Amino acid sequence: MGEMKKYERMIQDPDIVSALTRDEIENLLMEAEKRFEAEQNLIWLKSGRAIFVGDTHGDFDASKKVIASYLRPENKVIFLGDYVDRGPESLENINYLLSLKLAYPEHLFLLMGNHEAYGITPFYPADFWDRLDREMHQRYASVLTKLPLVVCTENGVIALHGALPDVENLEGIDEIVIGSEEWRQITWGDWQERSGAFLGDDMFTGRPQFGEDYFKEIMARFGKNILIRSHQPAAQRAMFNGRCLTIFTSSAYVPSRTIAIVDLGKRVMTVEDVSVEAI
Ligand SMILES: [Mn+2]
Repeated sequence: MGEMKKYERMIQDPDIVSALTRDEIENLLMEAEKRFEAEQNLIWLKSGRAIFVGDTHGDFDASKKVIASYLRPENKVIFLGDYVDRGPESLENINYLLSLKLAYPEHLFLLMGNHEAYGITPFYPADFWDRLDREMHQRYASVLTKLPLVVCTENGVIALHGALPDVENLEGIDEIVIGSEEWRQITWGDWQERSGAFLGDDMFTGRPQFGEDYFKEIMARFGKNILIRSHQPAAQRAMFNGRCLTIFTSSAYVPSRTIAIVDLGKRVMTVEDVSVEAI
């Protein structure tokens, strides 16, 4: 059976991902790496419906539900990062999503979260990374640090893992280098519902914290109305007058897994124009 056929078959039968041999996984990683090398940091979505999915963190069941319900020709499905660690099935979850990315590259988008960049900025605990042998660790790190960073739409949405990068304009996103301060803002940044720009790094987590002044300034620069992101399970769902929406899609953290659906043909001004659903 051809590799592509095998990846396509996972949409009907996701659990075959558990039976992948080491050789097959190595192949999958090699092909996925090539695919991500062909994508820019910033991805534009133009038409149809966009389905945004928050951190899945080893919740393979969440990914299966999303794919079964939403991966269709008229939709774009965007995962906002953090596929591994915390939940019980990290390996299945990431291999499943990489396989489907290869089978449906124009309909499925996998953005980078901080957990994909363990090789750049290590953290604790990291159960997925700790369980890999040296060679597999290196291979996953090489693929997952090539994921794109940001999705934009023409009807007012920007989507990423954490916080907005302090670059001059949207074109500047393609110049962001992994490990840089702007990269760290995207993958590690938290929002706080108060005034102020950069509020310092959190004393306990070390994550950079940002306030409403920073949010408004960068959103104005980018000409976007609403940010859809994940990363911060304790954040209020809507911040900054309904312009910053946080979703989370992993049972490892939250009792109710949420996704956000946007009709790309309609102007989006606030959270009111987005359909937030539980899966
Ligand atoms: Mn995160």
